[in-house]
Amino acid sequence: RHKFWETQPVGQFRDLGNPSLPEGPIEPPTPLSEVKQEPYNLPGPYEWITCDMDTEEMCSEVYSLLANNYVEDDENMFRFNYSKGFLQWALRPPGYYRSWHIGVRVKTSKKLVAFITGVPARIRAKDAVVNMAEINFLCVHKKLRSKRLAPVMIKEVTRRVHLENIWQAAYTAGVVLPTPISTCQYWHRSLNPKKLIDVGFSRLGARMTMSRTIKLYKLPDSPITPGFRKMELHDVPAVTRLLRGYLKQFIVAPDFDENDVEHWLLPKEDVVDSFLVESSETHDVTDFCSFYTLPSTVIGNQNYSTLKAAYSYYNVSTKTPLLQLMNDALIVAKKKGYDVFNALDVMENEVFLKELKFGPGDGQLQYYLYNYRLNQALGPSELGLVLL
Ligand code: YNC
Ligand code: MG
Repeated sequence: RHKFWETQPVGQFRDLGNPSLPEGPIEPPTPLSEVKQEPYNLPGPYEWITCDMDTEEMCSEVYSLLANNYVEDDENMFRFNYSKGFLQWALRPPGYYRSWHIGVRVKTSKKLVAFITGVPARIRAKDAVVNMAEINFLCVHKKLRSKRLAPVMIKEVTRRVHLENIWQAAYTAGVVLPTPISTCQYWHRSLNPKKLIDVGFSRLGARMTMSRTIKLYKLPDSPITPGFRKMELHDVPAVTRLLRGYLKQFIVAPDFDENDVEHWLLPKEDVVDSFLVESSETHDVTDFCSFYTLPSTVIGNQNYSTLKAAYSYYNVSTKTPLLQLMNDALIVAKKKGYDVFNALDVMENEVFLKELKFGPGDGQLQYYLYNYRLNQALGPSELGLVLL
């Protein structure tokens, strides 16, 4: 069934529910001297490149490959359109390896036709904090699909991760592979319902008119919570403490330090937005919310070319109810011109999704670990991890 994945150190479907298998690494690390020193072979016309994401030229090439060939919805109406600024942010966190930004070119024309990336992350699974690679942006040009190029890309990134003495990875995909640690669902909250209906993202509900729909999704002009403000650089230590304390309750979650929080959560225009609630009495940071910006290209529409979407990232409530905090997140996202606010059913998100008028999306997002076994499938609310 899965000619490639059956050969890999991942939980196999036949092992599901077998409690005798130990949790943790599936295969032990091998000595670095035994890691293959040369890249895997590509079909003759192609060559490997390491992508220097510091340069504008390389960023533009990667941007174009993804903008034209990356993930689409099931009906091929929308395609992710990660911005160059987003890609630079996503691919250069603290301690990143340039060798994990891997491209494939046509030798003759130099055209970029495939891509895969890893970035380092410390991820806690139960009590163990494990150095992992987060694998993302696997993309093969539409004209080169179904030629078994993806397994070669995956083996090559694995080799380069091993060369840095890292033996585990985390990734998400829309497809079911051996074997998800959790199956999550996206929910969507309309901010600009008229546009969402015009582009076919959503439909007018039964017995609903356009004006009733617009009224249903209307939001106040500014956040409700006193002390709600944008996160700043000096907030990094307080936000790190708040977030570390919060993420402890989940079975799988990132182990963020201050450098990670500065990189992943300090606001970056049109990439990541973060807000917090500062107590007027104690000046403590009591609550935090964040979202990242990922527009989608609208594939065949006369009137609109892109949808501006915000994706819920990490949120922590200790004093402000999560419902109120996320309502304020919706308000600021609306104010900034987003058309839709998306959230997975991970962490405690279930408590606000229905109440704040999110609707369930079609299609699911599967979470995976490579070379790490957990003996139980996790419910979405046991997951404290959001990948980009
Ligand atoms: C996928 N998304 O099952 P079997 S998500 C992993 N992730 O293998 P071919 C995938 N594997 O079943 P195509 C996958 N999609 O025979 C397919 N596969 O064992 C498997 N789409 O390869 C598939 N981006 O080259 C099958 O397929 C084999 O030409 C078939 O290429 C696939 O970034 C793809 O959705 C996805 O660009 C590149 O369809 C192509 O179709 C495409 O014949 C649009 O491949 C964009 C898209 C995927 C987004 C993502 C996470 C990727 C994770 C990869 C796994 C990482 C493992 C950990 C490595 C580090 C380890 C350490 C230490
Ligand atoms: Mg292929």
